[in-house]
Amino acid sequence: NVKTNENISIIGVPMDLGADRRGVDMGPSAIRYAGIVERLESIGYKVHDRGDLIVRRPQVNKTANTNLKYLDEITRVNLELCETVSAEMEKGNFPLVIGGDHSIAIGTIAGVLQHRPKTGVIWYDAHGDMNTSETSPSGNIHGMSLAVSLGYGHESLTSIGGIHAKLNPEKTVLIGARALDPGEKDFIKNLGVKVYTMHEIDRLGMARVMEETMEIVTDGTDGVHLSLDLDGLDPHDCPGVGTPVLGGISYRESHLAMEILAEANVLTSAEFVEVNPILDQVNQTARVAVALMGSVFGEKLC
Ligand code: HAR
Ligand code: MN
Ligand code: MN
Ligand code: MN
Repeated sequence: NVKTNENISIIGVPMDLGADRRGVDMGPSAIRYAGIVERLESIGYKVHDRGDLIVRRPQVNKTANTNLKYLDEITRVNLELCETVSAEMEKGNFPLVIGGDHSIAIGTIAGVLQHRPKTGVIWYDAHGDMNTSETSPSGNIHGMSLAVSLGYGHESLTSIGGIHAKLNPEKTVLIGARALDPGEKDFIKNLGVKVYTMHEIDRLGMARVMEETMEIVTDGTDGVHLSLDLDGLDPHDCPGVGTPVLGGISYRESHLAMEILAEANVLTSAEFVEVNPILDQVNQTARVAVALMGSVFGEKLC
């Protein structure tokens, strides 16, 4: 198996402000405890663990003139994450970001787009994360990060990485969606984002879903980013997430998805988010995250 990149840089972002709920800030520790470094090294990579970014803990969630919770600190961290990811790619390293709530995709993707401006994205998630301040039912920024990366939302967030560093909706694919807000459904249709809900996964099977996805995200792009929210999987397999939704993607289907992605050998960046150790069962969700990383980075069963 030819690897496009032998150097992986792990960047931890202990952020929970975007979820407005404690716990996912411990995600990076839990994923390290589950053996991420050893797992990737055993496949043959050189792993550079860059440690965690510093995230402050403001006790007041209000920024003036907005319903977005913790906007100031989330903006600051994502600016730093954008620069950190960009610096790793500059050195030729593969950025692997571990969270943390899904608001950190804003900084990861902004950094990636500095080097690969036509990146295609696989957004593996129960949710769409396609809200704006107008449509958000909660004010939680982790439900807005994909919209921001597409160029829609609060200017403090959409300006990260520069207004031109934005994703192409036609090269963005949602997999596992089953909890979309009304505003998100409209937005997805209007923008032409491809969605494989649980219905399509049941109907077509994960193999076909991934084959079609690979076609979309590789054709005319200069990179592929995986943004994997562990709540995309079923809560039975991943109980340690902040916003579990019944009827999700199974552990086996997820491995298959990662293996198909690995076989295509096109992945240029990735993030694994929303692991919440407080709600977990003996770190199972972090262990699933590391197992899926094994598959997506080309680990072979035999
Ligand atoms: N759509 C809801 C909102 O905007 C819930 C978003 C939830 N959570 C996530 N994102 N974990 O994937 O508040
Ligand atoms: Mn998400
Ligand atoms: Mn989610
Ligand atoms: Mn099961």
